[in-house]
Amino acid sequence: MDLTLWQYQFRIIMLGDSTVGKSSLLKRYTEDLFLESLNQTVGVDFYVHFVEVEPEVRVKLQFWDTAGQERFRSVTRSYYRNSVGGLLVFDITNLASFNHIKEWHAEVCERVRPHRVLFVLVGHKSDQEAQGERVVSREEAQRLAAQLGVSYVEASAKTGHGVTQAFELLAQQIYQGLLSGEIQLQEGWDGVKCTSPQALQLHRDSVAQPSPAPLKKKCCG
Ligand SMILES: Nc1nc2c(ncn2[C@@H]2O[C@H](COP(=O)(O)OP(=O)(O)OP(=O)(O)O)[C@@H](O)[C@H]2O)c(=O)[nH]1
Ligand SMILES: [Mg+2]
Repeated sequence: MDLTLWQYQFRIIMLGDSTVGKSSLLKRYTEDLFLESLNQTVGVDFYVHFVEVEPEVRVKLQFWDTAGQERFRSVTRSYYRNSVGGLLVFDITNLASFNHIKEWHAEVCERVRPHRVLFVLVGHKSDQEAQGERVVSREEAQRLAAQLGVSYVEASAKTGHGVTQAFELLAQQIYQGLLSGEIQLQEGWDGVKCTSPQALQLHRDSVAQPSPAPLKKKCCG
């Protein structure tokens, strides 16, 4: 498979407080690496990964890894509008990072209107549960996810648990949104790029067509 060929490009933004592990999640997903001491992100970093959302349909995922620190907020805000997806990340051992998720979500939603960003909520550093460090229960996180109308995944960049699932769940949701027409390609918006808009339209039409009524079996008496 030639990974440089792709039919779609999705721009995805990483959101959440400083130190929740946004850069570590991306390092694990794109390079299968975990570093105990990673520099704090300054402004915004950039990562790329390719994924097949269905056989023969390749997507280039382009990630904006934003700095969680407040002093970079004006830089990171400028990336919201051209994102189609967002990973909302908190640390299961850090209650404040969980409490801030609603603010991250509201801030992005307000700024991208009339566009929409699709989100997945990630409870990160799940490896810490074994050390008795968890302070946000899975149930609380699932309740918040339901309130926000998003999916919830627990993950650990350290062990790799749940990492691919989190990113690829989001990629699938964006792809399904495109096929259903919930996400529209628009001039001057770079959240999604498509190398063949005609192929997308054909796919949408075939999804929209009601399937023919099943043939009735003839009774052969
Ligand atoms: N136990 C554990 N520690 C982790 C995990 N992921 C990241 N860390 C640690 O958490 C710290 C912060 O990780 P980063 O990935 O830099 O966090 P960030 O969200 O990108 O932070 P900013 O760039 O400041 O916004 C680092 O010391 C990591 O080693 C994990 O899955 N488990
Ligand atoms: Mg970072």
